[in-house]
Amino acid sequence: MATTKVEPKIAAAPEAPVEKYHGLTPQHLVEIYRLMYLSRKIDDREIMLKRQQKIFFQISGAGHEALMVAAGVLLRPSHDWFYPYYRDRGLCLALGNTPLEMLLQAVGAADDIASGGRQMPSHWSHPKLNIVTGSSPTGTQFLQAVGCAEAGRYFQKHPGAAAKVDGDYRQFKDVTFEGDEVVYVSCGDGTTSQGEFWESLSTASNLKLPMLFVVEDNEYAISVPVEVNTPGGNISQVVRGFPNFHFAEVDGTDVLASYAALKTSIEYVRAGRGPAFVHGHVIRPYSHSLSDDEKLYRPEAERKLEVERDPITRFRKFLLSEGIVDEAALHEMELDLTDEVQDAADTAVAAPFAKPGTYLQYLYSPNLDPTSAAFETDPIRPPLPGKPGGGEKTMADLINACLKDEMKRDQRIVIFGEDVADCSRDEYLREKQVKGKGGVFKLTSGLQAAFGSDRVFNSPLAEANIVGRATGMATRGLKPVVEIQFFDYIWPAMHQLRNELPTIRWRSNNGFSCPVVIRVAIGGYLTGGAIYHSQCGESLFTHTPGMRVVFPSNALDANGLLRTAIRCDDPVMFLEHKRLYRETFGRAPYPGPDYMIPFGKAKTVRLGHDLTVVTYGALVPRALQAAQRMEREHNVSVELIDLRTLNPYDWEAIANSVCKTHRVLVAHEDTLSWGYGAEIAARIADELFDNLDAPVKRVAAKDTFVAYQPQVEDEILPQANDVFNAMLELAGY
Ligand SMILES: Cc1ncc(C[n+]2csc(CCOP(=O)(O)OP(=O)(O)O)c2C)c(N)n1
Ligand SMILES: [Mg+2]
Repeated sequence: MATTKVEPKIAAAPEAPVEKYHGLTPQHLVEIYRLMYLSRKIDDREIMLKRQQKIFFQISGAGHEALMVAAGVLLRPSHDWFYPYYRDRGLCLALGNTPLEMLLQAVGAADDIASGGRQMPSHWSHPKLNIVTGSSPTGTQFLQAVGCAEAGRYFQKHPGAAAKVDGDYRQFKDVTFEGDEVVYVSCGDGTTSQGEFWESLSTASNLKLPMLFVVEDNEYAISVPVEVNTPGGNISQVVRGFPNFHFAEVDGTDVLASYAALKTSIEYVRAGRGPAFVHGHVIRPYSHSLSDDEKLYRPEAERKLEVERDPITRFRKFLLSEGIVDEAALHEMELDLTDEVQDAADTAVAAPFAKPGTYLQYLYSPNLDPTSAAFETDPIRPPLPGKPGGGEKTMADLINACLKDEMKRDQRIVIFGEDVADCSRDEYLREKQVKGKGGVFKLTSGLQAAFGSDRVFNSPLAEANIVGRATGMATRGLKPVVEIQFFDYIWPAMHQLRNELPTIRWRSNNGFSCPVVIRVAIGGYLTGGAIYHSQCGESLFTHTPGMRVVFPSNALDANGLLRTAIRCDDPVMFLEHKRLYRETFGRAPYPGPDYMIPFGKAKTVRLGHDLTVVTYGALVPRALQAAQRMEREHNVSVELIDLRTLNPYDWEAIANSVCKTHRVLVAHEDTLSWGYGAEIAARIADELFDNLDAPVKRVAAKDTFVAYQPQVEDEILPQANDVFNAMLELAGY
């Protein structure tokens, strides 16, 4: 429990636990009141600062203090893990967050421990206390909390995996774990409507994870009342069927009732019996935020009833009526707390903001640069003579080989996704009744059999579940290398992929990081793949700061780039073209267990001097075919650049080539408009205009979906012939 600054005169025997107070001492009770009052005072001070335009947003924890402080004094900072939401000021204060830290965030100061001035107030983050950076989207915290709990369990089982190892991301990740740790995660009543909330309950239940779910039910989600969000208006009744849980429903404005319910729940979780779910009925006396006026949708009578349940006035009355403390002492404590908050606010308001030009800091790891020479190694066997980059292994083989090598080398790697395991019922494997699946494209084949079912396993059929859990695991130091079965089905994970994974390092000012690798089977040319098995869409992710995007075109590059992705310290989306998995083009011999290619280094597939083609993925073999025909039929020499990584990309290679050939074509499989090529073409026009002898051309898919009928599919997707025609036009300009 945090120490009190003020020492009020407490009734006799302040240290003696009292049974009717659930074992709390009078001193504890006064300390709880202190934290509750402090929480409310900070909210009040922030509201004042907002009115003075010294802060720019305010959202309060008012009405939630009893439940939150009770949770905070029962849980253990720097031991348990915390995924709170914006109403959890009381919890964070009880864990050790100071008023000054909170107010520094409110003003957006450089010294704001949570985000360095990047996030709104009440977006808690405190690496030392294990309070994990939270975002604004409602509900995205749940699956990350699941992953966090899984990571703690994993490290208990594989303590050796926690060791720091030089040469990769592990040297920058301190791993801590405790045998009886609890992962706390909370939300409001409205947020229980989010799908990810339900996904997290399913996984916590299935895996009996040591998690404490707290739903703070103030009966409103901004203006939407609880019965609109929750069937029957009571979340406790709805979740009751989840196996393995301990459930508690409590008046969250009553300190002792909250304390008792949370205590029993936390004991259940700590004992390893499974997760607990605490539903606290609280109030929201200050509207949703300072931007909301609840008078517009709540009548006065309803608001008056709430006032009567205010946890602070109720608990104050209780302390006095029980004779635990007298009025004068309480009053003195309150005045002191008011002064403390005022002092903190004055300090915060005078604090400097982040220096101009620092906004790019911590988008990526400041420690490990995947474009550096440290990620450049030679293959143990050069490509076979007579075959350009050629050899006997397919891209599928060499991705599988890389995963195997890396899992052997790094115990922190876990692999999961849909169908990636050999067989979830692993006794079938052990008894050799079945051979095992290992992915719908067999890329993870044999990994579960080789490394065990706690390192390679199937996820539920839920993409947000895969990415959200991976993010939570990586925050704790694991290296999840997860699979999205088809790019076409990545969208349920979009919230995690856009608002969470790539933002965590930046928004926490380098307080947390989550270097996950997401392997995604992508692309068309499947003859019958149709709309939902042919999609590209890489530019959606290159348009997301904080995410590395890789798109190899051949077996050797896939192997070397995947190894870099795994060993690096950033989130990586690794796009694997399904059509290239087993193509004859670009096969290569196994390059050994340490082969790496740095990010941001293009490969010149073919030297030329008349025009340049900038491309990647499945357009590489098509452009190569077109280039050979140009040479043969028109004596035009084409330089072909395979970008290999799309973020970062090799601008130098593009610029050097364009300055040599003065004509350039950007080709990709994804749709033309607003595509990846638009950016490259715009930059060439902008920076290399004086070197151009012709307009920048683009070849890409038509701006539509991919049709099932193969002839129509061919018409939609860019073919070698389309590239050839564009080359011809460019050469003749
Ligand atoms: C995904 C998402 N949708 C909408 C919002 C806007 N929003 C912020 S808070 C909120 C209401 C949340 O209500 P509840 O979960 O009951 O929490 P409370 O604020 O009442 O504590 C909404 C709609 C958001 N932040 N995230
Ligand atoms: Mg609510």
